Amino acid sequence: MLDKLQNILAEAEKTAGLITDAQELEKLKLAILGRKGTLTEILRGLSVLPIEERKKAGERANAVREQLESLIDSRLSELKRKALAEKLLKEKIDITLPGLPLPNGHFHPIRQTLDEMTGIFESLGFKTAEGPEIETDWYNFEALNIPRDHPARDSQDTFYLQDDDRLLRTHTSPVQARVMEKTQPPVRIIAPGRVFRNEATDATHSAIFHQVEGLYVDKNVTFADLKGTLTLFVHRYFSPEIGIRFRPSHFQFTEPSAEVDIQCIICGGKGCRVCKNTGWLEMLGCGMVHPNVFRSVKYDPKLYTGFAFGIGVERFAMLKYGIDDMRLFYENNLQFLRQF
Ligand code: 2NM
Repeated sequence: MLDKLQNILAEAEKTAGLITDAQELEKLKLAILGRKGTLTEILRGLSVLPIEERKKAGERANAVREQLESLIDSRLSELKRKALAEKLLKEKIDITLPGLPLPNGHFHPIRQTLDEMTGIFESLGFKTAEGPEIETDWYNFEALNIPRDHPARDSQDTFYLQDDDRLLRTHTSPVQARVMEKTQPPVRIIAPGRVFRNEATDATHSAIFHQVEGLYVDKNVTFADLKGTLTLFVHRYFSPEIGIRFRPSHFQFTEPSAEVDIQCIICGGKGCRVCKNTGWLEMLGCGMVHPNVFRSVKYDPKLYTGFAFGIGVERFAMLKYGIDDMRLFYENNLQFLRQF
């Protein structure tokens, strides 16, 4: 009897070690400890034994049962642990892996050009100023020495709102009039921004375009300061080798006025289609601020002088990047825009 018990235990230990499946292990448990199990049969057979032997065998049988139960239970939890470990290994996530890359956007070429221009002027001590795109007649025209009968006021050139006093600014000069009105010289500002003119769109014109205007007012500001500042700007923006000339011109808000040409960057000054065989490109307008403008903002024109200039951003961007049609900037054609 005791041998039989020992055999059952030894056999069970051997089999349990080989089993790798929880269900098989349950079957083994049933085969030994179940209603018709080998150990159960032995326990049942105990009743026929003499009392002394029954007691001894009974104790032993119970001990074997407990051993078997704990053997199978521990093997069962060992299998479960192994299964879980395998599952975790398979489902492992490396949280140190980099995330999915997001495509990088970039600024529109006009914004890049505006930023580059303001950067150059800021390095010279100019501060950037902004103002409203909807302006009054006073700030856009009257304060800038552009009288009632000036052709720029024609509705052919200007977008007026319902009432005649409000309009879409045709240049960023009103920003400068507003700054002068609020602050005393020295004033050294640039006014970058969007402006509006009522004109037909073609390769070199757009009803909505961008300007960077500049203004420097103090005692003893001269035309030499104007030339030095704008020459430095053009050399920084294009190249220090480029030729530059100042040509007499006319603007209402400046006197004297000039236009700045650069040597054609396409042909190097030899003459081509872009410079219409002149070798020169018109780049910007400038001049010494008209005394009437100072009077409008209550500056004393006997005490102060100043220079001002206006730059067309699209034109500068087109020449730098070799673009021959301004409309490309506004069509949101990503194949075009992604080149910048
Ligand atoms: C230009 C040309 C010449 C200009 C004048 C002023 C102000 F506000 F001071 F009067 N701002 N900008 C100016 C002068 C603009 O653009 C072609």
